[in-house]
Amino acid sequence: MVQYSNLRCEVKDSIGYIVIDREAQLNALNQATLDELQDVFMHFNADNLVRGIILTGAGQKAFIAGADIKEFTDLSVIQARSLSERGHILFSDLIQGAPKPVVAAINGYALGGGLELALACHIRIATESAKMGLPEVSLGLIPGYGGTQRLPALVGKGHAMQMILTGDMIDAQKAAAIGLVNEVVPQEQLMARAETILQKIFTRSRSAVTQAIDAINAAEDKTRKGNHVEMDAFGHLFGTADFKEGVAAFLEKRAPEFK
Ligand code: CO8
Repeated sequence: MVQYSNLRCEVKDSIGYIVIDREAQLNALNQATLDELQDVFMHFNADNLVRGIILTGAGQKAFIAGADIKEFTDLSVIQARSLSERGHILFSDLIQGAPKPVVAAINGYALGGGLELALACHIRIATESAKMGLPEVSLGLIPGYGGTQRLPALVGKGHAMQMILTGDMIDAQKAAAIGLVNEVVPQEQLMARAETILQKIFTRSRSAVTQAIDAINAAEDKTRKGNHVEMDAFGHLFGTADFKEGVAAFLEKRAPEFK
């Protein structure tokens, strides 16, 4: 496993773990961390031994407290635009577009770019004390890593407008109530719960899981026709060994053994 300066990564029991490791800065995303995230996602996405990914932050205080504001001071208009574009590509292509499930284990503050990173993940689990928000308007900015697009898709336009325009944080219970996180668990159960969800997914057909992620993503992608993506994937899966095994196992009243 490559050693990173801002991340701790390992592979165990088919799970690729990524811990953002800048605890003193509340795991704020500086450009070096974005570089390393890009590298590890490329690596994990291509590694057949990794069947799912868990992303979390070091310590118990923060998942990620946003983009590193200290790097903002010297950015020109053009540089800021290109940093935003770079984050969009990383979050869309490598994280949301990952061919395997990515779970955000939200262990504390998930703010600004940190919440946007969680929004790009496929599943979000939060601890009871986690707090989430998009406070960019308080800095004279707006979300720049997809927050204005992904938050309304997840929680509806009304809640997204209120969160983004007020910049207020919400607690984990409210986040669950509006669909921003799937589940809320005590801090000490966070990783175990994320692992249990992934291990359940690993019992399913790997190719079907990959196609399902792609079809669900296609619903939000205005360059693709989601219904057609689903129809094509559905047809394609009829030609796979996993489909034959899944149906045979059902008829023989046994658990499927997907290869
Ligand atoms: N960037 C850099 N450093 C940070 C950040 C951050 N986002 N958040 C916290 N830190 C640092 C603090 O500066 C502090 O460092 P130091 O000890 O050296 O002073 C350390 O982390 C601990 O933080 P606090 O002392 O502030 O801890 P508190 O418990 O008092 O407060 C908060 C915790 C409420 C989370 C507070 O730290 C805070 O409000 N942080 C900033 C949150 C924020 O505004 N995030 C949004 C940033 S903007 C963004 O993410 C835009 C994304 C799109 C980018 C597009 C590219 C151009």
